[in-house]
Amino acid sequence: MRITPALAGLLALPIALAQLNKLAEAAGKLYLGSATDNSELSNSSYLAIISDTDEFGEITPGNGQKWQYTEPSQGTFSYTSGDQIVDLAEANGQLVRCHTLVWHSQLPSWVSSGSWTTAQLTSIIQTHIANEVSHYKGQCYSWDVVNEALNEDGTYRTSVFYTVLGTDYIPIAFEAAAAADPAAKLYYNDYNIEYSGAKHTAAVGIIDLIQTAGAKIDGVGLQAHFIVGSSPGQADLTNVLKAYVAAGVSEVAYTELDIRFTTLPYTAAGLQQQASDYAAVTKACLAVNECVGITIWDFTDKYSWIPSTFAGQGGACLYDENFSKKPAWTTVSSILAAAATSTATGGTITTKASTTTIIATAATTTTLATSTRTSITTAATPTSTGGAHYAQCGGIGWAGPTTCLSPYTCTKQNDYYSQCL
Ligand code: 9MR
Repeated sequence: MRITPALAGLLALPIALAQLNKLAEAAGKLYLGSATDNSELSNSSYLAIISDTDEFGEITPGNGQKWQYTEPSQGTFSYTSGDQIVDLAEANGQLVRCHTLVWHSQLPSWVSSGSWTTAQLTSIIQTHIANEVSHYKGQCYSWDVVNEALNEDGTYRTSVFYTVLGTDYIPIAFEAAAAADPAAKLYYNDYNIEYSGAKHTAAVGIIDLIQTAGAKIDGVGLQAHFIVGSSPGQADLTNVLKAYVAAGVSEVAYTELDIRFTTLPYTAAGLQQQASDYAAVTKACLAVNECVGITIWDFTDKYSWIPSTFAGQGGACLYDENFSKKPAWTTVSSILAAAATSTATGGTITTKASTTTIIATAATTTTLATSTRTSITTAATPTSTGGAHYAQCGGIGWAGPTTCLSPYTCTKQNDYYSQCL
């Protein structure tokens, strides 16, 4: 068995203590990440969690790289907001999914309200992309080159880009991005393309459109803004991921995952349904090798975009407004841990120093209240160590340490989760 650095690191830890990104890496993914935004970084508790590379290996700037901010008037470029987040990721050692270059929304009116010829708008797109992608050259793991070009019925969305250039604006944008940073992975990114239907079929068509024009597309980003209880099932999610790969991209990713409640406050049963909905997405990504990672659209309900867009809705993230992990966090981490340990158990691994046999008891799976939720029980960790700040210290299915390092106290958040706070 081949031991990756991530897996080797994980094996040195009790698995139950490992966090989301560490587990995702050990399960063979590139990252588990979160969106963030500039104003949130002044909250020190928030900053500590988003900067923890065991928890998040990737960051997406939620706003700062959008056209509205980066080229607010023609030829005037500003990267202050985007830089703050990219610099943070770099200091932390995290990947960045750069977001986003050509989008009908958050587009300054000098672009959207202009009367352009095809040559003028082509040049405006090329100039914008050349400038922004060059500014971030070498710092972006990927770029969402074109965002949300489709309507729900699979037709193209009306925008200044489509009105003036038809579908040509899409390959024009991909070509410009590839020229400015050949190493960045170039994505088409959209919502409601995660499950089968007209919009998914049209997104497959976009891959073909770009490739037929002779441009490069590396990936499809599936935003995954879902609703608790009506999220797509795992089989459909998996088949759709595979369909994009079959259509010719080398990778896919869930790029903006959140699963919201349409009525608040949420109930304990609602949290279990949410956990099960998050489980389907996690398992779909694990089932497809080309799915490189999952990004949640901010990790805490405190800073989620949802309440300001959908009045009365929310509760969509893995952490609640007080930075406590919800049952969905436990479920996602358990599924990732199961995937990580299933690679590690029962085999013999060769390290530089010695040959070690992995003991299968490290990965006992315990079935919880419903069959779709599983939790990993690891070999008990010596309680003398205790949990660090924010570590899990109890909850149904938990077999790790139940004490916390000083000065933290094991605090019950819900039946499924206690945390060192
Ligand atoms: O999270 C972003 C929020 O702060 C902005 O107000 C909003 C404006 O449209 O955009 C949000 O992010 C969007 C992302 O860029 C593209 N997909 C949908 C996201 C949620 O609206």
